[in-house]
Amino acid sequence: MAPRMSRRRFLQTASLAAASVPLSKVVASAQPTLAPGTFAAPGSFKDTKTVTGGVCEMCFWRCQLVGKVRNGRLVKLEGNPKSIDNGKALCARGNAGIKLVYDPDRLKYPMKNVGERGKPVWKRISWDEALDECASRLDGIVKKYGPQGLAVWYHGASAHYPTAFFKFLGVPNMCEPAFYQCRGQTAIAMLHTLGFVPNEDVDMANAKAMLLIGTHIGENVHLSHVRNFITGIERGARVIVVDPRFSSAAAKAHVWVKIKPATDTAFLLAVMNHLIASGRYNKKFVEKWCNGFEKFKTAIGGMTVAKAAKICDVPESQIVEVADILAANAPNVAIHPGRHATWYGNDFQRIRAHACLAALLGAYEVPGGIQKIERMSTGHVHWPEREFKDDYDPEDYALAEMEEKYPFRPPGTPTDMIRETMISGKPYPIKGMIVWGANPIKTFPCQEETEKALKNMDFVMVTDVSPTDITMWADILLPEACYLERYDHIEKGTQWDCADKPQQFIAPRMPLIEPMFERKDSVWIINGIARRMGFEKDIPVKTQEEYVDHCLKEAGLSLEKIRQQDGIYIRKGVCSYCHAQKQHSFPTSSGKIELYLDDLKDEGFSPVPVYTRVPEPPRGYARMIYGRSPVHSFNRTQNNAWLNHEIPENPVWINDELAARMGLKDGDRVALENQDGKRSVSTSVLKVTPGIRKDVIFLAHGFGTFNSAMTVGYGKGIDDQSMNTRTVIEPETGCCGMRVNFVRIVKDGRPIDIPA
Ligand SMILES: Nc1nc2c(c(=O)[nH]1)N[C@H]1C(S)=C(S)[C@@H](COP(=O)(O)OP(=O)(O)OC[C@H]3O[C@@H](n4cnc5c(=O)[nH]c(N)nc54)[C@H](O)[C@@H]3O)O[C@H]1N2
Ligand SMILES: Nc1nc2c(c(=O)[nH]1)N[C@H]1C(S)=C(S)[C@@H](COP(=O)(O)OP(=O)(O)OC[C@H]3O[C@@H](n4cnc5c(=O)[nH]c(N)nc54)[C@H](O)[C@@H]3O)O[C@H]1N2
Ligand code: SF4
Ligand SMILES: [Mo]
Repeated sequence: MAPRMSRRRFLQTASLAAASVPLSKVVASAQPTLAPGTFAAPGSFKDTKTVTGGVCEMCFWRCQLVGKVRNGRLVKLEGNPKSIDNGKALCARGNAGIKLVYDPDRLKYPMKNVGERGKPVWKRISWDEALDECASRLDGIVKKYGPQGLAVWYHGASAHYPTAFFKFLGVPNMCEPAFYQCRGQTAIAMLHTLGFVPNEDVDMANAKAMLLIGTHIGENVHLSHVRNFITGIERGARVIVVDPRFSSAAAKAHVWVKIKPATDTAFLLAVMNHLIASGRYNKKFVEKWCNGFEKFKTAIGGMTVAKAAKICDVPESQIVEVADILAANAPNVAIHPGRHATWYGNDFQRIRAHACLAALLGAYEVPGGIQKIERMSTGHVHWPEREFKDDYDPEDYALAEMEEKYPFRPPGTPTDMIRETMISGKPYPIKGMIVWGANPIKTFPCQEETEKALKNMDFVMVTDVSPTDITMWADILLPEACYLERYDHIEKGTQWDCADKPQQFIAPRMPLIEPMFERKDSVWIINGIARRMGFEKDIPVKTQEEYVDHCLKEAGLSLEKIRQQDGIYIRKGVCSYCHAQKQHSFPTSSGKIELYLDDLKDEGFSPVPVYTRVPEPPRGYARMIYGRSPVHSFNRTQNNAWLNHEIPENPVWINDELAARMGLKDGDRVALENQDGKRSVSTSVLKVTPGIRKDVIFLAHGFGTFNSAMTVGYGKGIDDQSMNTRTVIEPETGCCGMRVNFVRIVKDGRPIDIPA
């Protein structure tokens, strides 16, 4: 297939790919039986009351919503019409929040595991018993091993208060999977290069050209972000998508670069080299705002278009074409910074290359470019400063500090270091694990290690809303009120350009309904534990409502004020473009964009982005890559009846020519086996398509639930994480590379080698 596609060819491929999506088949083959009334006609909502102030947490984009409530029961969710972010819209997952609230499998009561960790036998207990046990077990560990004997894995808005409490207790090691397995190194690479973290603040709506590396917008659904992408396309932007797979974004692209996985840095270096060599970079911007151009130019000089074409397995002409499109549309080009970056363990350098390319094009704080945004911020609730016994200082026990590892690590302790210490007891024992809103079984590579670590604990406390895989490993399992039933402290975003009137907004989360059963919010739970541990007088707030109100006060706001404004406070913001016309500011050590970063050199790393090779698949295997399913968020939505109905399992993508040679057909039921002989527990359906390279197998993340308590999602599809028995820890950041495993296909119990 010609990588550079004519319009006609593109449409042909698109429809080919679409035809090869056996979605109807997949859905039909595995459609669950739905409880009567699941899709009952909604009828009229005239008799419902609209409650405002909701904020979605079916993913972390946090769209603002309202709920229609009838007799205290939520019957429909909609975008908050006042929102300048998502407006009246919600995505499929946002809409299906209703099915999370009323999921009969949801956690309802505190539970004690009277069986084994990993093979639980649950006994319902009272909150008093649960909190007594948590407090005494945590206290016991602190007394015996010191506060460093505890560690926390957490994620989500409701984890702020608990993590603040564990910090107060002196716990040095806490890790957010959303950093070490997600965007930690995107943030940190940008911070070191630009002096700020742009997140996904890239102005696609006003771009004349966009470059997406991996970033599969459309399957990766962050609502207003998808909308910006679509608006950009509607306004005529040229779209370049670099992906080994014909992603939904590639289906909208003018140029699909079907790159060999793990070679993106070489591609970016060649594009930059070509732009410099042909004099088509923004000399004025580079002179004024970039540090180390000459050294950068020399260092990347060796990565010629011809060399990169070989490494990346793409035609030379396509690399030149990409450079041409970017140069012709500069500076109004959206070089997407990416989000999920933990790919190969050499990703810090790749993300720096994104930032450097945008710099050569002058694509900062201009229409289409990466924006630097002043967000409206509110306060925090602090637990008091504490004097610890025997001059204990948590900093001295932070694992990464002690071992002087990972100088460019994101905040927190690398997941992997915590897990290793839980297993080895070195440099000191960690004996208690608190998991709050994270699912380490599905989220971290090397499941066996995570399980070994959890088995080695004296105590494991898990707070969750659903019985996902991690809950099987709890001693005490606490049911939290979900995002539609509680308050949360949330800061939200901004609109940045003059045309759309720059605005800032704050939308704290407010409950739409009362929690059912014995579900409680995080302030209630943590205060109950704190009180029992003897910290009654230190408790900073009594309720979650008070907590949010306290934070808002620092911004001159209150919940009352927000309620009067239909759940969203909006004020005039600063236009990023106008601001930049006066003066850019890149608060790095040189005050400029660090094309050449001395700090990296000082630590023994390459000061300019560099391409490093990763091991190739062994004979008979292909690299396993993964991404998002558009209607699921990781594992957390797998039990959602509506979402499961739409996409019940994750098709395994394989190249059509390969499949023919292997005797495989679209729709075949298959399992996977990896390079270490590990076979997937469950199976999925094969998707045979020309829209994927021959050296990769793709599947969406989060499927293949192990916990039978998730009666809808149990055993549906294949768990990609179970195939990740290897990881590469990035030396700069400590983040986990996860696309470093290889698989072959198993059909009818028989492994079939993938032809070279
Ligand atoms: N193999 C592989 N690994 C990956 C990824 C991948 O694509 N492939 N993606 C990575 C990325 S990008 C990320 S961000 C991480 C995400 O990693 P996690 O944050 O661990 O993922 P979630 O599935 O969101 O799991 C969160 C857990 O929180 C629970 N939960 C949901 N709402 C609440 C709540 O209100 N309160 C509490 N207490 N619990 C709640 C869910 O039921 C679930 O058990 O995973 C990373 N790991
Ligand atoms: N529906 C839905 N949307 C979500 C989420 C969700 O759970 N569900 N999660 C959100 C979160 S937390 C995150 S971090 C984002 C993640 O979403 P992204 O940041 O877009 O994730 P990526 O890993 O960059 O992109 C996955 C794509 O990379 C391609 N790919 C794999 N290997 C390579 C390679 O070596 N080179 C290149 N160029 N491409 C490669 C895959 O084929 C796939 O199309 O999604 C967010 N949006
Ligand atoms: S993108 Fe969808 S799931 Fe994510 S917050 Fe918005 S509506 Fe909710
Ligand atoms: Mo993520």
